[in-house]
Amino acid sequence: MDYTDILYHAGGGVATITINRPQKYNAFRGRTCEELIDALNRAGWDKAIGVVVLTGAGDKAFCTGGDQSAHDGGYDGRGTIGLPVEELQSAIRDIPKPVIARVNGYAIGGGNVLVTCCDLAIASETAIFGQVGPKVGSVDPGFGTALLSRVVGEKRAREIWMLCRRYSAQQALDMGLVNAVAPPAELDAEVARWCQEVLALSPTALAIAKRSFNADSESIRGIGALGMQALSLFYQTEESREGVNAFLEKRKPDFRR
Ligand code: 2NE
Repeated sequence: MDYTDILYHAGGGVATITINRPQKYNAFRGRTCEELIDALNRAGWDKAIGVVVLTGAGDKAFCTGGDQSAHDGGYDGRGTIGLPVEELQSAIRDIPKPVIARVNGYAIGGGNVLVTCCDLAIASETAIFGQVGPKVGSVDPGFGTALLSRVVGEKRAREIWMLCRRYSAQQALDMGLVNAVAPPAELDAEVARWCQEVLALSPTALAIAKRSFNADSESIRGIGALGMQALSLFYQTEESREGVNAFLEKRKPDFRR
């Protein structure tokens, strides 16, 4: 598959997958999701690769979720909502290698969900985390909600979704959403150190460990599938469209109308 929206680099046992849409703060459209799914499987089943790093291009954003400029009562690609986002999240979980999120800036909306799904996450001190769905007429009702509550705790996860606040890298570390925080200039070195530690370990033992963690939260995949079906109906409503339009028009949404 030729990539236009992502970059793929493999070397020294590490595959680095970079969402390369910095002008959109690395938001994903349908094509981006397809390429990410392809790249994750390419890395995941390559015997020369022991660990996968997922990141975003530039220093502004890791990923800001669905590309709102490609949203018109649904996104521009395949799947229930026009984005195979639940397949993307599953690909992160299903490949038998640890996936490390290198969070170099905003991890917002679906971007925060990608961080949630990754096995490990290392953030720049400048990274900012949060969910925005209820601000923009959307929600990621599966791994985005239920897995998040396993990661950060139920009350904190509900706060993240029900207030749509932004959180610093230090706050993300304190709540267990990321494993480590590094100054921006040291982020790559820190990620490389974690990769080397992973590469020194038994790949089969790591694969079994990863799958056993996944097995325990696998029912959430079904909740997500159900939720996406509801989301596709919600996207047809005036309430949802108000959220998308308000973001694109750079104004506050008015959901009370
Ligand atoms: C990331 C954030 C908080 C940044 O805010 P700010 O004020 O620093 O910058 P600004 O002006 O909002 O964004 C900078 C540029 O990036 C674009 C903006 O439109 C803007 O472009 P220009 O005006 O300079 O041309 N941009 C940022 N995020 C974008 C996006 N997601 N799609 C398209 N363009 C984007 C702020 O921008 C923000 O909150 N962004 C996230 C917006 C959002 O609604 N994300 C989707 C949530 S729903 C979702 O992800 C999802 C899912 O997880 C599962 C299923 C379905 C959907």
